[in-house]
Amino acid sequence: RRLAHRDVGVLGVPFCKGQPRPGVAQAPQRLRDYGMLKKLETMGYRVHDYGDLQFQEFPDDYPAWNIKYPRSIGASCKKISNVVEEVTEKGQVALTLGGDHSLSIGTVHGHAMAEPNMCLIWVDAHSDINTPMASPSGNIHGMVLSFLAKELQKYVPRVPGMEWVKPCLSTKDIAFIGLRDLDPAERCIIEQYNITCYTMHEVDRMGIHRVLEEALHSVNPNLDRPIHLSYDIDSLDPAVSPSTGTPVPGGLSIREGMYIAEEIAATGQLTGIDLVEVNPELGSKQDQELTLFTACEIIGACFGKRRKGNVPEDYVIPTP
Ligand code: 6HN
Ligand code: MN
Ligand code: MN
Ligand code: MN
Repeated sequence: RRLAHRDVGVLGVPFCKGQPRPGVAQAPQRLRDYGMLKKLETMGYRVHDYGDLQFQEFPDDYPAWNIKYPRSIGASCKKISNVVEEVTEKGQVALTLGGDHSLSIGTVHGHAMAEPNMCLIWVDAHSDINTPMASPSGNIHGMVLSFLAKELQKYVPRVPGMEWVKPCLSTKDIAFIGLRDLDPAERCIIEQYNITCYTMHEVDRMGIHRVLEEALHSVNPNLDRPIHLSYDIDSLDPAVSPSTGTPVPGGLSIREGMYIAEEIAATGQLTGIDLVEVNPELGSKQDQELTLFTACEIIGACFGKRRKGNVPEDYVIPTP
């Protein structure tokens, strides 16, 4: 399916239980207020805003092993998965505004239900592939991929709330870009399962151009598979995205971040996007504005805004 996609389905996920800092739940509204969706409309998209997802409360959501809030997150992600599946089946690009990264259990799952041949590009400072038993923090936003990857199920216990998750990806369908803070189990899994992985070390060594070329080649050699892009704002350097819960120095520049989005958009195969971990309550006013600005630039590029300029389809140079 080639992308003549002019329709975007937007889902806000004001969710924060996958990590300890509350402000991340305010991001969907703050991104709307900042004008992210208007920008997409100006670019010629029909934007269908499904609003913010409402979540069920679980008063006795005790940890399972050290996993925090498994029932709340499980139930939320199940809803998210259903919405993303529906939106994708309507032929809209599913744009999910987080919220913390745990929501991607839902978005990737839903996208894969609608597009079983999908591949996943995970742009993040972290690999979010800790297994529940190995996670040092117990925060689900660092375990997302362990629930989704078929090959990793032998390490994953039955977690209350997550019973509905069908592991829907293979480790060979995943490509990481921007990593620079990995826990031991995560490094070990990436090596043992030979997961495509371009950390900041590779970005420095090879340059962002070759990183994208190789990453796309390994998960999508013929550019014929639908792509899910899960964009964690902390992949970018804290200099351009300071308002995020787990910042790590030495990240992508805004130019590298935009290059990634431009190249993936240019494949015409980008059908699902997550923007996560913007926390508009952290840092100074200026930090918050800057982070929202950066997020909007990245999303614009994901939808085809190019730094070399764009020409509308029916454009003619005005004559006197
Ligand atoms: N994120 N590896 C750490 C953990 O707690 O498992 C950090 C995870 C960060 C997750 O940024 O989406
Ligand atoms: Mn993440
Ligand atoms: Mn279906
Ligand atoms: Mn991260």
